[in-house]
Amino acid sequence: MPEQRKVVTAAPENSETPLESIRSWVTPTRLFFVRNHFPVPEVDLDRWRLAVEGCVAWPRRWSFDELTDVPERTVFATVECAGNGRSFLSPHVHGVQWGAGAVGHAEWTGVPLRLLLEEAGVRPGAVEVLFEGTDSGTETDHPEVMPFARSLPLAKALSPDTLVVYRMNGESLEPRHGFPLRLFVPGWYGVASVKWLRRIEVIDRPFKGYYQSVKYTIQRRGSDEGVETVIIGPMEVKSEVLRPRSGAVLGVGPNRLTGVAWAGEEAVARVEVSTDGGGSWGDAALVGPQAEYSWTLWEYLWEAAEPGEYTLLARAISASGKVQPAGHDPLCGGYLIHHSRPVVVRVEGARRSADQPGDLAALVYDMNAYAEENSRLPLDVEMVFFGGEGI
Ligand SMILES: Nc1nc2c(c(=O)[nH]1)N[C@H]1C(S)=C(S)[C@@H](COP(=O)(O)O)O[C@H]1N2
Ligand SMILES: [Mo]
Repeated sequence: MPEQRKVVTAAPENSETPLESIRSWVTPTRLFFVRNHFPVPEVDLDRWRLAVEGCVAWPRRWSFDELTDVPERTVFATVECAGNGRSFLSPHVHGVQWGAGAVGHAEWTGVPLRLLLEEAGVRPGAVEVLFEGTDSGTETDHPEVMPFARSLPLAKALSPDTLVVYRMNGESLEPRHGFPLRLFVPGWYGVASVKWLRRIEVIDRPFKGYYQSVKYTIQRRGSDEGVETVIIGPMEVKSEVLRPRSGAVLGVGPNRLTGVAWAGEEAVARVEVSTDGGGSWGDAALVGPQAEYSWTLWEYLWEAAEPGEYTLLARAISASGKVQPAGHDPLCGGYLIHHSRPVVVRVEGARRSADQPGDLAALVYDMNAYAEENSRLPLDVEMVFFGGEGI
């Protein structure tokens, strides 16, 4: 059976990527996680318009064809749902019970939002830009029907990399990912990237909508003793072990650990691996591009000397030196779950350690093939060899 998304809730669809099926830098759209609060809206492209209005000199409604005539821009970026990993929390936290797979890396193509805002002429006094989706519905603590809506501070809205996207991985957006148009905010948790975008409003005061005042906020320790409520924005530094999986039985000898790591708006500088539950750490090799917004692949060759049970950990460090934490910050509640999660494996003396050939080679091959096919990013990736043994 071909690999499929793991369904967490069926209606509306919330589904994740089975992490063990990640074999390429870019996540295939078929496997890319889906986070929907309401049913997928139906869109008639002929009648569909995108409104740009509010605190602007020249409000306007764009047709899809008009938008695709504007010079396009492409950004490779990782996006994670702010609730990813919630099912691992103890005590249990209410909300969609994500495993580890509400994260993916894709190629996003569209119009820089900045161009649309420049066309509209942002007036003095503007502080935020509000984005409204075509989908709507209710929540248990919000019985009135509301559209899905979020805002961005003006500075992030004007970043040349913040896009109004119509293609994902080179193809027209799938309905579940926001057809015909979605916002894409590189480096930020997925909630910022409003799908089925139909209205952009420049506003002169902070937006206080449900999805950034009731949901998708965290508590942070302020400068004094107190805590303040913060709207979820940039993604935190995080890594995942892709292989081996928890519960795997390995052999004595060389074993290959592979994974991914990302750091929101920053690039990943380093990934460290521990095979003794955090007692000691060694550097993993980073493979492929280390760029802002994008996850990087990593691998670590572990010489397992003795049979026994081992606790493997990975931790990522961002370009500015932010370190992935060992535990979850309870002030974040059910969001920003980015601590290192132990992978427990057994090493048996009788088993000869499999070399897992081709694992990383396949990842690297996919990356280069993808780049060549799309002739966009030069992904000259150097293969990494350990102690004379090839992959
Ligand atoms: N209109 C709309 N936009 C939305 C959502 C939604 O439910 N409705 N979910 C948000 C959340 S919480 C996430 S994590 C991302 C998920 O994007 P994806 O489903 O394309 O992976 O979309 C965001 N944009
Ligand atoms: Mo999300």
